[in-house]
Amino acid sequence: MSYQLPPTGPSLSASQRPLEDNYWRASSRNSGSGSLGGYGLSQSQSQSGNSVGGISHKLNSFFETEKPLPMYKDKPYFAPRRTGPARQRQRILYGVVGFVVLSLLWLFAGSGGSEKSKTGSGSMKGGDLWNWAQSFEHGEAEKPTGWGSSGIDWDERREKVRDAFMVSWDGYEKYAWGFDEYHPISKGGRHMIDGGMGWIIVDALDTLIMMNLTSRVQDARRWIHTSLQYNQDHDVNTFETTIRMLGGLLSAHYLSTKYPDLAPIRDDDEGSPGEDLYIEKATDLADRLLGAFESSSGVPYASVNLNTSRGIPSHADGGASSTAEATSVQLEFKYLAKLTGEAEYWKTVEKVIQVVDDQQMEDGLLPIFINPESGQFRGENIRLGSRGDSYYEYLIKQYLQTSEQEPVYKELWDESLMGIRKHLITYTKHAQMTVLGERPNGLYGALSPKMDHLVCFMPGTIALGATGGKPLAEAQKSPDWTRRQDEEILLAKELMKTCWATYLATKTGLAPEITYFRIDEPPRMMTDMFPSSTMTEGNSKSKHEDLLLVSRPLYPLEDNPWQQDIDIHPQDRHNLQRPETVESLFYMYRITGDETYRHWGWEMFKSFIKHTAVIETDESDSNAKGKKPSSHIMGFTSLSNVNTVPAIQRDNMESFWLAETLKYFYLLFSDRDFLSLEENVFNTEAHPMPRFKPTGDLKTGWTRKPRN
Ligand code: DMJ
Repeated sequence: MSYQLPPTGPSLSASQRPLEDNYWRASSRNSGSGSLGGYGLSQSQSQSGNSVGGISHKLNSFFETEKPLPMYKDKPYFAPRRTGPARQRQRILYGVVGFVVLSLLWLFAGSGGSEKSKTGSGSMKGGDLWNWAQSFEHGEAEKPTGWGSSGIDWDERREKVRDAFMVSWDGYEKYAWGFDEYHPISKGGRHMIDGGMGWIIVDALDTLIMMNLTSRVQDARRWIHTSLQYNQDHDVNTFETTIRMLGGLLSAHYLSTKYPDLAPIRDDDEGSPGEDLYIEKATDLADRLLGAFESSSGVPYASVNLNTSRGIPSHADGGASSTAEATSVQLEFKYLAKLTGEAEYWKTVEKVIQVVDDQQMEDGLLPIFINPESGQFRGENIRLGSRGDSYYEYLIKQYLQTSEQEPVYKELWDESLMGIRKHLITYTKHAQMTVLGERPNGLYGALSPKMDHLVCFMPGTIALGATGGKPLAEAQKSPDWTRRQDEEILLAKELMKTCWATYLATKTGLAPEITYFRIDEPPRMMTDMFPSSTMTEGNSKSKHEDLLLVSRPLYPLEDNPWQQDIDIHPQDRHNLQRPETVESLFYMYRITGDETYRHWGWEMFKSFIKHTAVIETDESDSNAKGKKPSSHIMGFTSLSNVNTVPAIQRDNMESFWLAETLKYFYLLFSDRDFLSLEENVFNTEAHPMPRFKPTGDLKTGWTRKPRN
């Protein structure tokens, strides 16, 4: 059954106002005005010495020299009316009045029709979820035969995901509100910087919006408005802060603008006092982060001090930055450039990719460390797991973000994917499962058959790259469709199966952080297995009946050789509630339409509920009434060991549980065109942003050096 929008929901199929109409674009710019200066910093902040350095020179000089603000199509961006203490007092007043009025309306209207009332402890939904969790056991569910769309209510399953999200959020709201870390077992939290970064609130915000959880969005907005300050004298990780905080704020702005009926809040409507809240915070943060890019090469330092905007080299790894971290900030800054018309955001992050590409690494595969001063790679370790992963992801997504107008990113992606097929894809000994391994000693060193859970973003991303986000059946009709894309889809399917196998292989049904695979010695590589693939033949027209990679089922589970191929080391048995496998299931389902991926996702979701739930039992209830004590789920947490039942839990809920894992489950069980893949790109923290056409200064400003 497909997802039916609630009557109050957004008209996602209706033709929207052209996207650009909602954005403030530059119609003219004051060239050389140092135009990033001052955005998001009130004059009082500036006067009280909280201005930042780095881009700081601009922030500081803005108030000194009273440079004119750049003009935008619809209005001056952050014109003085929006800043200063008087404006802030007015906003608070409007905010309070608006909130009271909305709250009354909400009460009278019966909570807007879609959001269940909060209990404050999450215990009501937590109780329901717990009772439901008792009704299933890992492994007893549907077998693949008979798995079809008939008879399954995906809406109902999607609601279960929403329930799990509400329980997680409500526990956090009750016990650790405003803290950057949440420890659901000890019921406490911890700040990363004084007053908090909004690590959990901002990261989860767009999921709250997607799930139409209006009152919780109000809570989050209020906290962002009253408590979130980025002027703290603290070092933060450049990449994590960009993808989670900047990405979260931008996505909240995007969703609330493009889909105003999702979690409808009047305070952020056009012309309302809170209209610019997310963008103001995003711009303030981005300006502080820009100092990280002020290295000799333009490659960002690992960290940045938010108050001074000074970039700080990593304290480990000889000061090198992680390659993935340095090269996965482009979607966020480019979208911000599009929103503000400020080309500096764009140019700063694009330069990083040019520095990387200038080194002409063989077959598009990069070592996982890069020196921000020299711009040179450090070491030879090549992998698509930690420190390598999102470089590859952002190549294809940058191409899609600018509506396929910038072929250089597609070229880079194609080159890397071919390099992956040539050097990193191997097959397991018994079941010929497809493995994307590592080359710790460079491309000609030994292959390590190890896959971080992080690598499991790849099946979905490969499929996304093959069709551009279109449904496969439609993409295959294009005259441009070649045998190479067919192979990519099959590779995506095979890798998806391997990732799913890492879940099936454990007692909890949840994957470990790292999985090793048993392979032949020497390893069988893709070129050995499929010598006539497009790697050796070049692109040729696809003949669908002549495919090179044969899809093999993983079932039946009994006596299956694939289990002998999986090797989990004791130190890798933890599970941090990571999203990558469900992320790929989401892409695979959206693109192929094959319901199998939803079924796998459903099994995974049930395993998360069963084993990562933090249970509370109310003994007083039983004593008082002489009945069985009642239990409820009050949150979800990470695991130390996925291979014991009951699972050994850790006391930490990662922000990406809310931002990514539950969001991707929710999207997997939603209708295929809810937040269409053809209109959006999701950043590496699952924050959706729109595709747009590059214009003016906001486009690729470099070309590749000729190859040797
Ligand atoms: C997330 O923060 C992002 O997906 C990042 O790219 C990789 N790791 C985590 C989730 O596992």
